[in-house]
Amino acid sequence: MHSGTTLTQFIIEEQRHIAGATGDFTALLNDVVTAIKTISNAVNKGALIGVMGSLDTENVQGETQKKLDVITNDIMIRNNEWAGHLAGMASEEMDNVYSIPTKYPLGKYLLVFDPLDGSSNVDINISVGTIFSILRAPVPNRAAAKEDFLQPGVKQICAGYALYGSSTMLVLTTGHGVNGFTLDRDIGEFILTHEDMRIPADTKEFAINASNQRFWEAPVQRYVAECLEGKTGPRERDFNMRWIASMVAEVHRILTRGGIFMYPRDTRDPSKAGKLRLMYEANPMSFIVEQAGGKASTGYERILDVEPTDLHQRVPVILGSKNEVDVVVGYHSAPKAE
Ligand code: AFP
Repeated sequence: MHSGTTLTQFIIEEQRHIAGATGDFTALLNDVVTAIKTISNAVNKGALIGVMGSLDTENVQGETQKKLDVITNDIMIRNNEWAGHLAGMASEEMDNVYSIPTKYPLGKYLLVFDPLDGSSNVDINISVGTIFSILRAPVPNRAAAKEDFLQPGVKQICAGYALYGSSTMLVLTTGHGVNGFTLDRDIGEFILTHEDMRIPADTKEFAINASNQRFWEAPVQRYVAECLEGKTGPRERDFNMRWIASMVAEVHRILTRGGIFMYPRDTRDPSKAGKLRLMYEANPMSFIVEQAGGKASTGYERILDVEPTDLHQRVPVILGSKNEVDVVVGYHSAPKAE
């Protein structure tokens, strides 16, 4: 690709090589990108346009909604409901599937998203992001039911995230590697700046919320303890640690310089298999990480193979540099010490 390639041009050129492509997917992605530019603007203006702070409402996870959670959810819906590419949408911020209003045509894709991931960081001006995943509707042009969305991550045809950081970036895969684009605000276009992003196989940097340590299972306890032992421990090297509490920012760091990110299964609440959501956090991020040469596992199985049973189901997440994820996964299958 030449320098200055726009995201639109990149997608059109990529789709040109796909037999039977009608341009429908390209047009859908274009609408997603418009929504992301609008969200970037709202996040960037912040307090100037009165969008900071919380509401009195909770989402389906029982988490207090930020004003921006609701505003950004609305931006995603309004930009993607009208053009006839979708059979339905699902989001972290909505209990049920969003049905396309009957005044609009239906299409052959499903869009799943977390409109503002890491939103508890928004009031303190730390990076947040949007995560999205595109699936094929099992029956095109028919209003999608919840069951239509419950497809394992391997079925995704596209996944991406936008990172609203010191610059706004969009990182994307359609199953042919991972590419990153930076928003040039002067011309309002995403420009290809990070071609074929690859995650280094080895790392000395781990990310985990250590305040949950007492709830972790034995394999994660062992892994983190060995990292902390550093050069004189079994890993024979010193590790560094990061925790931003914004998954998009953590995954972006890992795509840029390697690392491992863990939100593992813990014993806090046995009814919840972790904190992160499968459909709109773990699956899209795992697709991106695998396409960049990394790995993503629950500790017990590949995340992309998990059969979803609910739109909002949670899943343990261990992802990043291949060799490091292999170490943690290996500890999950190692025989338990007596
Ligand atoms: P919020 O969107 O509620 O801020 O949650 C962010 C998130 O889902 C993910 O982006 C972070 O990695 C993780 O939760 C942070 O969780 P802790 O607050 O438990 O560290």
